[in-house]
Amino acid sequence: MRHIQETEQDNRMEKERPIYVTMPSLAPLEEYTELLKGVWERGILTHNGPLVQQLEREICAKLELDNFVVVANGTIAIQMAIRALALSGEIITSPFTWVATVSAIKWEGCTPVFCDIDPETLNMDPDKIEALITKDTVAIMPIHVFGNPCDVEAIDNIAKKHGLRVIYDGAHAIGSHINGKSLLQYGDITATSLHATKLFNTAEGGGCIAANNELYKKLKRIRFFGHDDNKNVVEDGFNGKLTEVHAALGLANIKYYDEVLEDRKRKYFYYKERLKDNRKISFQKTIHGDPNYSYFPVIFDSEETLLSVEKKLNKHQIFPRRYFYPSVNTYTQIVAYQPSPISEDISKRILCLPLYLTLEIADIDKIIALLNE
Ligand code: T4K
Repeated sequence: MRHIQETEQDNRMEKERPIYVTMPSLAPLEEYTELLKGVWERGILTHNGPLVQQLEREICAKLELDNFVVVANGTIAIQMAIRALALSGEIITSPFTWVATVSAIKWEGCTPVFCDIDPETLNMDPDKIEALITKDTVAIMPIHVFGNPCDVEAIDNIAKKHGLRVIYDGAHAIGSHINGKSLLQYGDITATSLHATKLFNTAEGGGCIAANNELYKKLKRIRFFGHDDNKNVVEDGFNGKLTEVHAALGLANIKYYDEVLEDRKRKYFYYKERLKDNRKISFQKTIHGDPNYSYFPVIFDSEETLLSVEKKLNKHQIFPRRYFYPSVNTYTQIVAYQPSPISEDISKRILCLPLYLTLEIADIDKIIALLNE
């Protein structure tokens, strides 16, 4: 992976460089360009080319999945999941998410209904789901927030009891596990993201993981204009394809997947150990399964504390991010307001600190010192 250069001049430049919430994990450029040579030779740039197919096989092998339909981005992955399940009606989701969860629901003609979160796990609170079910409810769409596994068993039981479908927004969930298997294998479909800011990336990209072969095949047809193998239009599909150029980046990066995962975990606990006695800070709690530690969120005692810490870090060229602020149920430009007091409160007090492969321990020490001041 791209490690920091060691010349004196480069060191000086690194010190002056701003520290962002994240930076993409990138394989050495030569390994990427080597794969691009094949793309140039074949002249196949897209349409389920050999690298897209290879990437799908390698992701399945690495994550121990039965299937993975690579798509153009995580938002389209959610839309394709809704379309594959032919959903029309209300979808219960969480307001503590990136706006894409909700825009995908809306773009597929469904209505988002917000279920408030558990203040500790930051995931949808299963105890609050049933009260929101109406005759129009068709599905539940929980988010594994920051890769922290949802209570998949409780959600599955509620869905079965009421005849609902489950789509997980697993945009953050690559590398997380529960009951000894990948978290991506739960629900009817899980939609994930391979965006530049994610633990494993193809610059832009995403994927759908289906619970059965029928859904898997349907997702592949939807991704490609609804074509079957003979190019007959047999489905109401659209264009969800990933290019060979992006797949090449994924294939170069996947070789370093274990290194990235291990690095995140090590740095997550490095931060946590040194911040645990700070009485103004608390952490997201894991109750179910094993997270991937892809983000390092801290929850402050008040928004005032958050704003003063953010200001102080910014002064030192350190740029954490307020994921997720504001709570999506308050985006009245796109949704009718439905109160979700816990999500609204946490949204105001949560900050994701820098966490990525090339982030140096010395930078983390600096951030910790500023927070503990
Ligand atoms: N569901 C959930 C729960 C999600 O979190 C997301 C996306 C989705 C669905 C939809 O998946 P996609 O359709 O995006 O695949 C980012 C990402 O755009 C977005 O993928 C992600 N979640 C969301 C949480 O965060 P920003 O607004 O943070 O991007 P930006 O440009 O401010 O980048 C943050 C930092 O990362 C920069 O300060 C520098 C660094 N960076 C960023 C980019 C794009 C780089 O170093 N290189 C880069 O190329 O959105």
